[in-house]
Amino acid sequence: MLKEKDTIVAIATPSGYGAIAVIRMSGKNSIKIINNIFVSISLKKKLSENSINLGFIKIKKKIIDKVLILVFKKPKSYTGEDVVEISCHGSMYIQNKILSIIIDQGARLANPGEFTFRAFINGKIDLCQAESILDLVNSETLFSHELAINQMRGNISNIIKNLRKKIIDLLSLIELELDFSEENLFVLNKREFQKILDNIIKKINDLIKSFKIGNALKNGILVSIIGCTNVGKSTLFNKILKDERSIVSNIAGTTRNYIEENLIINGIKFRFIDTAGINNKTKDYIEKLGIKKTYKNIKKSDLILYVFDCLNEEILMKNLKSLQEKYPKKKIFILINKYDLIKKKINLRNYQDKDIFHISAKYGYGIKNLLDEITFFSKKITSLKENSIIITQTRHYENLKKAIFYLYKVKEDLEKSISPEFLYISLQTALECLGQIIGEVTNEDILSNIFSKFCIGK
Ligand SMILES: Nc1nc2c(ncn2[C@@H]2O[C@H](COP(=O)(O)OP(=O)(O)OP(=O)(O)O)[C@@H](O)[C@H]2O)c(=O)[nH]1
Ligand SMILES: [Mg+2]
Repeated sequence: MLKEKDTIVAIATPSGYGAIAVIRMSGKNSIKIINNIFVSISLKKKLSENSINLGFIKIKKKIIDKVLILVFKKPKSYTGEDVVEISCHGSMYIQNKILSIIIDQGARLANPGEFTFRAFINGKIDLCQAESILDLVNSETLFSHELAINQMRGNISNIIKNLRKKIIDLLSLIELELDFSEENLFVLNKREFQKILDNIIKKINDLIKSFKIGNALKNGILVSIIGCTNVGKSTLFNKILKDERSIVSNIAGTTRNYIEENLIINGIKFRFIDTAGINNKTKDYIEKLGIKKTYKNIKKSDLILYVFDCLNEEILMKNLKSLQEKYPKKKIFILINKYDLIKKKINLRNYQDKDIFHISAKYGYGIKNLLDEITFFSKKITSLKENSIIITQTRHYENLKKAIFYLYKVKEDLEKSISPEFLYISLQTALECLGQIIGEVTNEDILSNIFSKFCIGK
């Protein structure tokens, strides 16, 4: 990946037939290569810098296609190198032919993400922005798109750069202290030091907290449908998805393994899971494994839809209580299913009416209201103050967690008046963790891990 001297080429559009396709080239020979194989319609000998040109790709006097060529002269290009983009017709033959002609001219096929990698190496974007480009390409919803755009515009990079600046200020304060007083540590500026440190810790804690929201918005809000066997979980799952995705039958224990499907409602991505019915008495080995997975899913979920098919208050309360003891912080919606048969409503002690839904999964009664409330709940957990910065990458989250660990250590050591050299080392480690987020501190493993997730041509 680090062989930057090569000129690279790739098809940037998805493989297959389309109206047009884009082939992209970057590197010092890009313009020379295109001049060898392109004949402008105006018969201009050489392509000018930063121009759009109509003409033909020609090899040995044979015309391959009529194309549009965009020429970007370095450093004003995506990669910071000379870049040429060829918009050709979308035939697979044409795309591959042009690609092979360019390779014959001395370019090589790009690695996944190599264009963006070059943009990073050439200082056009930082690492955080590079990751946002991948998110942008993959964004499926209004919110995931918004998060990616904000990250691409440098919102996260700026806040990280700011925090790094403040840590550097603290390091300078320690250096000053070391220069002037060897014994009476922080006589002059301990208060100021603490104030800056607390401010950094607060900001990092806010970012760490935002990850839960960011993750939910980017990857989907996880909603598990749980309950005893035969209560109608799979029927509900199918109704929500408007698809016969899960097998429904009146045999208890029909769903063995959980099934997950995505659904976008009002621009928010949800991941609904149909689980194996909870049956503590089962002796069936496979069913037991399925139930184990149900509990695992409950643990991960943002919202639980707990389905019942009876009005027996004792059973309901017993089951709800046992779930809440296991997962005290989980949000639970109580679903009384088969309302078409039950035809009576219930109030439950200790449970708000707004969390109880009387539905008929089979006939669709109450489903719209349920989905509205699920959306309302998801908006609440993802609601943000305007302009708040949200972390969406696990890599950023992990580095922030590491950074805060060392900053708390600095706080502790400061209170114990431990030698400033130790504070200095912890601060530097925290600084390094933040540097890794934007790529100011990095290594080849991190880079290849990030860029290998890109497609070829990006
Ligand atoms: N009358 C009525 N029957 C329903 C309703 N919802 C589900 N059923 C029936 O209840 C039976 C069980 O439905 P499933 O959706 O397979 O139940 P489940 O909870 O997924 O069951 P397991 O996978 O075994 O845990 C089927 O015969 C469904 O047709 C409903 O709203 N009304
Ligand atoms: Mg089922």
